[in-house]
Amino acid sequence: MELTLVGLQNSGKTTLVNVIANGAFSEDMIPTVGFNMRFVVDSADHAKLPAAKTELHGLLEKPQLANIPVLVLGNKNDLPNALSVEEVIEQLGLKTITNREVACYSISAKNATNIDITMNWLIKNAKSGGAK
Ligand SMILES: Nc1nc2c(ncn2[C@@H]2O[C@H](COP(=O)(O)OP(=O)(O)OP(=O)(O)O)[C@@H](O)[C@H]2O)c(=O)[nH]1
Ligand SMILES: [Mg+2]
Repeated sequence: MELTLVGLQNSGKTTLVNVIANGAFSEDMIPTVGFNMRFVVDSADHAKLPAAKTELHGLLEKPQLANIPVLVLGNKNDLPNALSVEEVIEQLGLKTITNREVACYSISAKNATNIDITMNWLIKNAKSGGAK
């Protein structure tokens, strides 16, 4: 299975990968420099959502990514100002994506909230062979 995790700086990508891989949350994260192919949105960082929307829709226009299923994760739902999953769907314009499988979950890598449904989505979409 090929999986690409993309997201703006500080959204919690490395944290999520660490939590899934070894169940460990660490407060002291070093920003990842350069490329580390392994979408995460900081759902508590309202100011960055328009940038996340632009980047996401730009990616989905790439012919190489045609039909590839997309799972959008609104991370940091443990923070008091985090957007709800409905608000993330609205602010990222996810309802306008109609040419592929799209799902959106509100998660917390820190508290391991909704990591189970995230894993289930990944397994389901791997089994079906991804793009159809
Ligand atoms: N409250 C809270 N903080 C989180 C969560 N996930 C990550 N963080 C924190 O957010 C900060 C950034 O996390 P990283 O995993 O380094 O984010 P990243 O997306 O890999 O960042 P770059 O590598 O710079 O692009 C760190 O201080 C994490 O501890 C979460 O679910 N809840
Ligand atoms: Mg990182």
